[in-house]
Amino acid sequence: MERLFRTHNIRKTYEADSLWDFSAGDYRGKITVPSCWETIPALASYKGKAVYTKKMIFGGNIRLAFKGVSHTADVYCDGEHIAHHYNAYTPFHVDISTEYGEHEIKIVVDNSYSEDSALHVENDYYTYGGIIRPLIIEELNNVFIERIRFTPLMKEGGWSAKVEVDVTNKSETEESIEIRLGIGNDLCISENISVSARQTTTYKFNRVFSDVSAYSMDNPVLYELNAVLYKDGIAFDDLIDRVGFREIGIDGKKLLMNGKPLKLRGFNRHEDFNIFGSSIPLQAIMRDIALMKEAGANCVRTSHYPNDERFLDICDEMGLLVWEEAHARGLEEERMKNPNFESQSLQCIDEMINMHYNHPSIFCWGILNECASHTEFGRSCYKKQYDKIASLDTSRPKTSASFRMGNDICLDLEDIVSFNIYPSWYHDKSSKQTIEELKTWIAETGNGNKPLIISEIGAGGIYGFRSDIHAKWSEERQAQILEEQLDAVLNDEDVCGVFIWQFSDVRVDESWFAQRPKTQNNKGIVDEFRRKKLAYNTVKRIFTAK
Ligand code: ADA
Repeated sequence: MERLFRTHNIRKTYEADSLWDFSAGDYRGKITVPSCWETIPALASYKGKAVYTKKMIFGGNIRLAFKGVSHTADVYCDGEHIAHHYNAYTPFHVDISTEYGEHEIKIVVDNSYSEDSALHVENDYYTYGGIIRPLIIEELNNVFIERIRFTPLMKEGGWSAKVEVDVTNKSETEESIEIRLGIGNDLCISENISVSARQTTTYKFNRVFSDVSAYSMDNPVLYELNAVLYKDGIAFDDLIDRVGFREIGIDGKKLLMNGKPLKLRGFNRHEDFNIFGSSIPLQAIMRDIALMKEAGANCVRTSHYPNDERFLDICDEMGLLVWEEAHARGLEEERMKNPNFESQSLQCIDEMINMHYNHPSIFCWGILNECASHTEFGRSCYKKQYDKIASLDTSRPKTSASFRMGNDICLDLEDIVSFNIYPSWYHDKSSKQTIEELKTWIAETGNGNKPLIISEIGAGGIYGFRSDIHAKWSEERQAQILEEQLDAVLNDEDVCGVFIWQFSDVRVDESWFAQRPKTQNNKGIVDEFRRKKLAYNTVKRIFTAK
């Protein structure tokens, strides 16, 4: 399923989710789309290239909309190379104009690490391989809606919104058409527009919405915003997206939603579910969210990359706020100097924000988790990425999770200051003292009057390892450390949010084995099968206490 609601009533779309012909190394067989090839036993640790092929019947203007291919895709139609895309976690599309008939689509997918890949590197999580998210085939007219951006604005207790619609005209002539915008059945805007030939044009509308309910965590009211194109009174293309009326703001150290201070309690979550890898079925995504909500969470951080849209759709519906993060984890300056780093990072931000702009659950954009924020070169990269975000969205704050207390030189660039701390796990200092020292140092840098989020706290615990002496890696020790960390963080009025590292155990690259028993990051409060550890109940008790 592509999304949790219909995105088109007029445009014809269908999903290419079926068995595809598949080969990888010596392996020949079939594979499901979407999935990770690690679900095939013989390929459980395969790194390299794989070839997907399928014959399909289509013609006219066709768009192949890929929601995620891990990590590099080369797309061919009838043997001709038509697209190249890098990054597992962002969507892209390929347009084909062709005669009606049978065509062969071939996709060469690569998940290996090399100089060509600046962001997917050996890491404390695993880069799986495959067409990991849905692939949608759309039939397009010459003129069609590319995207809608909806920006709600709160004014004297009421709501207005800026709506921007990108319309593409692929034909050789200027086209005069009518555009109608509606919320549900209510028509809000109707205008005649002319769309220049061979161009995408953005149409902007401002409107007051007098009879709508605000979106909040307790009452996550969503509206379907539809844009429809008409020619001579006949509807020929449409796009529907879901929106909510809410505004994120900052007042000194306070993070606000609709003018009210937020106190965030949540989890960091990787897209990883044991045998499914990073291609998690919808019902399992839903169950993760249900487990987080049951534990009392009101937010989640998509560490360390943009997530599946269906995950964001569920968060929208359930009122779970999201820190969505562009892709990067733990890249030192040398890696940030990879010639592909800048373009691959900026493209990831561009694709993330363009596709996910309308999700009301997303309250901030994050970048560059634990990268080189302590060097001048690193700072120039942070600056470029923050500038890129600002060029695409000024309605949400920006942040980055740092672990460089004492030498981070990028705090002035961000709207929210965020730190990853692991007191009582990676060092023996108490959580209270660690936070006090952190706050003092942040104040010394001149950034003490910004909201502060503890973006990671946590400890390792191996499911089923019980210990009377609360040995390191035992469930008891993990629960005990989390209790101490949460007590300090949640009782500190200067901290407006905390994200536990992490929701579930995840596979890591083998080079990390020394500190990672089972070749997993074991700091999940549920294991890789979502079995609850002791820590789950500890967190639930604390998060749900009044
Ligand atoms: C970091 C990092 C996480 C994870 C964590 C840990 O803070 O952001 O990705 O590696 O440490 O488990 O040590």
